[in-house]
Amino acid sequence: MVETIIPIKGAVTYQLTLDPTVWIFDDRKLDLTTYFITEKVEEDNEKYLRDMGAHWSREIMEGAVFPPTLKTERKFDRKGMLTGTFGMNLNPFLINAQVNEGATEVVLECSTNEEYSFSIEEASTLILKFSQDGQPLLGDGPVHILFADGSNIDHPIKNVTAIRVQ
Ligand SMILES: Nc1nc2c(c(=O)[nH]1)N[C@H]1C(S)=C(S)[C@@H](COP(=O)(O)O)O[C@H]1N2
Ligand SMILES: [Mo]
Repeated sequence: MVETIIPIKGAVTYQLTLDPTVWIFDDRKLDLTTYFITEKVEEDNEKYLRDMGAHWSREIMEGAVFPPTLKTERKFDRKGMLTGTFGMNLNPFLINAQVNEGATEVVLECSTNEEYSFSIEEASTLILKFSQDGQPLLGDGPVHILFADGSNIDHPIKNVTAIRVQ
């Protein structure tokens, strides 16, 4: 059984303990079934507008919203984006912990003894996925770390035991 809490420690004014088991009740949680799709659809729309050229109808140019395409839905289905999958932004917790002036890095410590380093700025964009299909992440959780653009959705950083600021 993995630990279900993750400390934020090191160069902070307040050491915090993250408890992802309660985030399901937190209004700040991100619905990851739509979070990355929205960005993808916006990209598709921009490409569509570019491809159609400037003579297309004014309502489209003024920003009418398109529904997701079947292609988009298939793509995210393949990536395992199913309902009831949630994440939280790391940034509010870093703010609450009050990162010390002069600190430059946030390091993710893993039970595998791997460490992943990010600048403070990068770290503030990380997303902590904490549930899949309504279930907490077991075994390699309690969170999986996702990059803000969703680019590592298929291979998030797992087995995180602590977040160390330095
Ligand atoms: N801590 C940690 N998480 C990691 C990795 C890793 O090397 N260390 N590799 C990633 C990659 S590349 C993949 S494909 C998946 C593999 O996860 P699995 O062992 O559950 O299949 O984990 C991801 N998360
Ligand atoms: Mo991988």
